Amino acid sequence: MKKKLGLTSKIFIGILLGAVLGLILKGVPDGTIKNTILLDGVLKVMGSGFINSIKMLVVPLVFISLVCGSSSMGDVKKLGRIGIRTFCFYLATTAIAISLALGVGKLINPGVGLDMSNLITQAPTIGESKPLVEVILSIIPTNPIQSLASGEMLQIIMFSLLLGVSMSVVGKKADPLRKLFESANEVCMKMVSIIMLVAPYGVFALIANTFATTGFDAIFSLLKYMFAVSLALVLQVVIVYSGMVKIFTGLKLKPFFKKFAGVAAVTFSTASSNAALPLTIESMEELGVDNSVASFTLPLGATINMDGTAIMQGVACIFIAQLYGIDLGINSFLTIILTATLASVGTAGVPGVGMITLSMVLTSVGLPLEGIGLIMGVDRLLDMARTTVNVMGDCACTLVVSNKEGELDKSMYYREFTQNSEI
Ligand code: DAS
Repeated sequence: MKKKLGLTSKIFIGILLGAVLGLILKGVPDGTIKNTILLDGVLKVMGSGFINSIKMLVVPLVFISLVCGSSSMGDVKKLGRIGIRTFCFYLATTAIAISLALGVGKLINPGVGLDMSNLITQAPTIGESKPLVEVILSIIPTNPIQSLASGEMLQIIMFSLLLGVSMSVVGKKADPLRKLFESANEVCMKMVSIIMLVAPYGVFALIANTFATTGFDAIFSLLKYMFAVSLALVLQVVIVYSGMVKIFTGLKLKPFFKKFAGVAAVTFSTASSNAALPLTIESMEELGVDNSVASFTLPLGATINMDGTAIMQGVACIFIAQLYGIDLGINSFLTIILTATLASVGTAGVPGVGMITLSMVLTSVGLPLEGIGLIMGVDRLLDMARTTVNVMGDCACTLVVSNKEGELDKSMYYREFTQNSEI
């Protein structure tokens, strides 16, 4: 029985064929076939059609998944200290992650040297640098329906979070509404996987178009982009998570990283935080975290804590702005940090969803979505790595919160460690 090719393999085949076609077209003189029929015809319809399909999902996905994420904290009154402390830790590590990513992106400048400004279909709407007061006031929607209709992402995020937290505070009486949003979220995730089915064809067309225009330069820029994301992910683990565990618990790091290796095998292979959740909870309990903490903080983290995804989004914004020769000001950086941090609250732990919310972050600072086409090709590889960092962030926060709550059995934490050192 012929084994069906998985989506990842099909996307990689789409990249390769797209690159080959693009490099061939690069060498062909301009003419009707190359330009009118292919680049501005078939390939444009396939590529822009795929980008538009992603755009189509942004507003419903962000609204519904953010309401679900923020209303899934359970009854805020019951949650008390642990919930608030966990939520703050998660938001803090995500904000640090995106800031780290922007810094690494500015250091490496992955998009410099490759000019794709001629590929933009609509002029970027980078807002002129509004005073910070204006930016903050513009986050509050005066008409949420209008914000949804016009895709005002920061206003949608603000309204969704308020609605979700209000549902948490109301508690049981909000159950019918919560159930409605939960089923709508399931349907939304299915829409994402349906759109992803055409990803191989969309990526093929977008890569072909890019390589036909830029040639080998695109490959070098892509490699720089991947290096920048990987470097930021490593720094998040080595500096932020290791530092956090050391400073807030005083524990040795070896038992934590040794235990996490098993979880990493699942997050790498599935590129899904949700798929790894059962093993993540089991592993943290084996490290001495009490079930009452792990069973709350880890599912919440798989829903609202996406440090690795925020890192990809930060580097991607820098990369795409540089590709199109767009200069991001301080206001744009602050908007990216705010949007990517809040967007991570609504990013469910399934493969590829980070690209959907990336289109929301790009939209919030008026960057062209065409840039997604170039990075979509290598996204699956990066998704495996960033999902691993997403889950590691959940585990590091869980260790810190359980230790603060006195719910961490340190003898269990070191048990395997001491057993091995006695042998
Ligand atoms: N793959 C997602 C996860 O499971 C994150 C992403 O798509 O960025 O965490």
